[in-house]
Amino acid sequence: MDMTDLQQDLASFWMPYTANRQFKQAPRLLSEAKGMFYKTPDGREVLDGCAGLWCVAAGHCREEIVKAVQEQVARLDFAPSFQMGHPLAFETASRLAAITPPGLNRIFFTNSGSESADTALKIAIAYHRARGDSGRTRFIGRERSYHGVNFGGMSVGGIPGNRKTFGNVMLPGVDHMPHTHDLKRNAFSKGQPAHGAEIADELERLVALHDASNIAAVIIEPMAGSTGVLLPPKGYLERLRSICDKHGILLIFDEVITGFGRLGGAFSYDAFGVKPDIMTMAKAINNATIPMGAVAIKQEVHDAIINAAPEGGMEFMHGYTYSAHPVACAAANATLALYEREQLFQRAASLAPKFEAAVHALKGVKNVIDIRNFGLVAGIELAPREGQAGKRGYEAMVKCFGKGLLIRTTGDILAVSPPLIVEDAQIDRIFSTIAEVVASID
Ligand code: PXG
Repeated sequence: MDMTDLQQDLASFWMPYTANRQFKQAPRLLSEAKGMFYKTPDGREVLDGCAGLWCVAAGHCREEIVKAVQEQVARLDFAPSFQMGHPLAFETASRLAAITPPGLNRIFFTNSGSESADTALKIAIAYHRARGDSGRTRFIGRERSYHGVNFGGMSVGGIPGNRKTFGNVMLPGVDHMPHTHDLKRNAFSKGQPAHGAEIADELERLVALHDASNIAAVIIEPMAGSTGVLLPPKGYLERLRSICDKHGILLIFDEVITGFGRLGGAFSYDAFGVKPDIMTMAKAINNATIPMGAVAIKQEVHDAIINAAPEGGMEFMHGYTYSAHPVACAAANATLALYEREQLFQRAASLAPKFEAAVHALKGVKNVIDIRNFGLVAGIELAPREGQAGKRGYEAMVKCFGKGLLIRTTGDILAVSPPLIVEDAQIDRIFSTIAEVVASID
């Protein structure tokens, strides 16, 4: 392929969440992967410090998963899940129900985190309606939250950049709680920060404003991932839970990032001990091998919807052509078996102290204004350059890539979330590379 062809190739692909013009002047390409490493087309190895996009929890191209996918695509490439079924789908749902928090044992399949968020919102509306409480249609989200890019998730999400262009066509009846990020009181906290449980009381204020009888659900990420690793202050989730209970409001946790070992347990419930009514997941559900998402629903919520419909009638008018796609299910079953066999969630928990010490060793490096961590996730916040917010973060990401390390950045916050198979020496390499890079940029 000559250069003209390559440029044409680069032009055709309108890249998602990417500065397209900037990228295409100096493309960063990944062409192979194995275990903890990517490889570039020119043969350079790149240590994966962010599990792809927080999703390749078991490491890349794991043989068991590759084989399961290869065999499945040759045996049953597709089967409809509308009024038909295939055995793997039921197996995947049961496997998931075995690791979700007790009681959240009904599973609806989607193909992404965005679809899971919109599905969860629709379930909340359908639940209240099924109970004869159809006035409950409002949603409460939170600032600095991310629930994907579809209209529902975007509306309850709290990212100004996403809302700027589409603000006038969002779901009506959505309000937002304040976020919990508080550098003044909590900078350089290890684990859950000490201050900020009272921020949950803002939910009481919104309930008083809108009246509980109009509110269907509250949706949050138990730990906000993509907006910069924002941990719930101690006591905060408990307070949200009790306010929701008091007012009959469903609590939805978006676990697209926090699920499958990232926090050192299967889901945030195992780390923080607070149980939602509905939970979304995607990404590491099948190690990101085939697009897949799911929603776990408390049985009472599920039963209320199912039992409200007449016998023989369809209970929930929702679903995707690829809900429970056989190949995605095969990948999920192999992945969930691998997580269990290698005890990867426990591995994340046992590596967490080492990971915490390694990231907090960056305290004192130029421009580092906060470090926060939990399980195998860390955020390193840099001071923004005067009038150029996000530039430092971007430069750090590009320089790390040049030094053979892949990390994610959001604005000036660097996010580290390696596959759960990461080794001690690789943890050291991740943070020594970041320290060197951050110290080298002005
Ligand atoms: N909810 C949460 C909490 C997410 O993190 C989504 C929903 C949407 O999932 P899909 O599969 O529709 O993309 C996400 C996605 C980053 C980054 O760099 C994070 C996500 C996606 C891409 C990049 O932090 N999260």
